[in-house]
Amino acid sequence: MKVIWKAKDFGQSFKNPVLTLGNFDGVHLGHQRIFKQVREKAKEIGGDSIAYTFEPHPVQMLKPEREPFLLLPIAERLRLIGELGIEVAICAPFTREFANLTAEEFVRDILHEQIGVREVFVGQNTTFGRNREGSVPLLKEFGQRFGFAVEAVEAVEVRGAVISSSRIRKLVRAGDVKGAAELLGRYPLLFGEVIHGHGRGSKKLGFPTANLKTASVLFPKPGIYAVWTIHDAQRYPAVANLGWNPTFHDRNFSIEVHILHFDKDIYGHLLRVEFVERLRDEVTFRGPEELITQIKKDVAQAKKILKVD
Ligand code: ADP
Ligand code: RBF
Ligand code: MG
Repeated sequence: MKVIWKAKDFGQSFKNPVLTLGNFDGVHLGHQRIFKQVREKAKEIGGDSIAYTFEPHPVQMLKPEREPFLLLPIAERLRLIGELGIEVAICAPFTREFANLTAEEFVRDILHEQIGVREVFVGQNTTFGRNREGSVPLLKEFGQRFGFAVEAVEAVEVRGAVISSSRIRKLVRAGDVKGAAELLGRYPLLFGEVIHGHGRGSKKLGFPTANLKTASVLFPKPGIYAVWTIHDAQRYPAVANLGWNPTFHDRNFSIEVHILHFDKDIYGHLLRVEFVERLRDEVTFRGPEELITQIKKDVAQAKKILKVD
């Protein structure tokens, strides 16, 4: 997938562009349905499939003091969109100036004049333009005026309710990563670089943990999880601990992954962690011995969940 980091002036023209528009945080099953329709229509009319998205997320730009809430950093969002077969991602820098475009200016100047869009697929609750004034009915009006088709894609429902990024965020915050995975069509994940901790995992406990430095995104509720870890394009079963290591009176929050049947120095490497199921809360033990006994139980439980030996 080609990524264009510009709001306009793309320096290229597109062929029969079929486009979708949105933040796509999480790239969940609802988004996936939209991308599929974009891909199919583009194929049908011999056009380019395009996802138009924004970075930073509009809420981050408008309320920078808000705590991290995104499910995915932009690079992961784009990677997943690319995996779904979209050919071009336009990633517009979401600036004050951009936020001030009216719905009409955005559609006329960018979608119509700059891209020459032929067909737009959007979710039913999509908004765009200054103060989120643009809606699906308004987009349809513009479509008639500027000569492009608009398709409102039906939302995907799971367990009797529509899937949305905010519904998934709630589940992840509550530690219900299994529930979140149902709506995402994949496991919730974190991505980061392996950094140094106190070196205690291997020396004191016999359970080395790769400590991660991640982008500022929403973390699952602190606790112990069964996870899959992807390192160097290989998947490994693992257990993760998100918390403060209260047994050792650490002050800092850490994200740590003990990979099963693995013994390599991977400091500085990148890891992707897929959260499969939450096992328990972090506990303050009386000492390392008790913690080791519990970690052994966690590992046994994770093996059952991940169906590995
Ligand atoms: P630190 O406090 O720096 O995280 P640890 O004692 O927890 O130190 O050891 C973690 C390091 O050991 C990892 O960063 C990695 O390089 C290495 N390592 C070796 N085997 C494993 C394993 N099975 N799981 C995780 N990390 C491992
Ligand atoms: N630390 C705690 O203080 N309490 C816990 O309940 C706890 N559970 C853990 C479970 C697993 C599976 C792993 C890998 C680690 C856990 N830790 C816990 C973190 C441990 O204290 C930490 O990995 C070491 O201190 C090294 O940083
Ligand atoms: Mg560690």
